[in-house]
Amino acid sequence: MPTNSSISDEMLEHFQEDGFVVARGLLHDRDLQGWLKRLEQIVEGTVEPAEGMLVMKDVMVAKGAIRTDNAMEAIAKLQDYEHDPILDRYTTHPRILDCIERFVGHDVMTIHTMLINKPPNVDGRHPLHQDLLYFPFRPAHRIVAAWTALERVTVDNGCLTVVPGSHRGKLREHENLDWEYLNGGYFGAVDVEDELPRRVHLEMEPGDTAFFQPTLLHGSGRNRTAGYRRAISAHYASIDVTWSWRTRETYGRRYRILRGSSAGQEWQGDYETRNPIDPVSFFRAAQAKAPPSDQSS
Ligand SMILES: O=C(O)CCC(=O)C(=O)O
Repeated sequence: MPTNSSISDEMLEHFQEDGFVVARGLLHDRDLQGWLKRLEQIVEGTVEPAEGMLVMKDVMVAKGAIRTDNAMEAIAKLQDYEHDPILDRYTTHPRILDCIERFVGHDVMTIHTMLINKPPNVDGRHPLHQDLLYFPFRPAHRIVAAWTALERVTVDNGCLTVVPGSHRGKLREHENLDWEYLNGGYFGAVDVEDELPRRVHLEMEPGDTAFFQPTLLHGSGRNRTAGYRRAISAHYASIDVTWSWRTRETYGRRYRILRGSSAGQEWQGDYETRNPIDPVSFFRAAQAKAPPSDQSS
């Protein structure tokens, strides 16, 4: 194992059994403060969003359901921060990468980045879902998420919720749930009622980092406090994955190799040609139905 990895054999076993593990105190406060400050600069407009970055408004604000007092209260997410030199220090952080190597091996690339802001007063829930829905790469067990609390996360402010062991299932159908204020991009897995009693809430201190598999059912609840709940996250994969979607459109995203003998290069891997996946087949068409149960909190 990498000499500095904070993932013990016991933690690795937990990750394989339950689909997730939390490394306590992995990152230092000075790193977290730097990323929070950068978020503030972008949201307040003193720094331009980097190329390719989407500064996503909360859906309640976008729909005019609430008025906000300051810019930070209106923002739900910075999506794709990889061209921001400060935020991207998270993606390439040696303490994160040392852990990632434990899960997927030495040849590591990054496939997705985001910073999630959960302001007070908005709904802000993420329904239970599997991240694999969003990724063209297979097999799933060669992909892993890192999610670091930038401040204390609790049940009250909408911490991550996971269903231990759910990663062993296949990619489920998802749909755009008919919650009144759900961001259009946050799809929920269907037929998860049986899983709800098994949910576990991951309360974390600043710098604690959850690592989880892309087939793990997870989501997060509403922030019921007066403060913010912010977290920074990146997804990684081994470079031996195959691009399995029928479409090869990357929308400008680069897959940078960060560790291993090809570090510094971009991924030029294999494409599935015999039986490519149609990603749309994992979406159930929206349909009129009874109000759904609250999946996430
Ligand atoms: O940070 C959150 O509230 C949820 C994040 C999430 O669902 C994800 O990382 O896929």
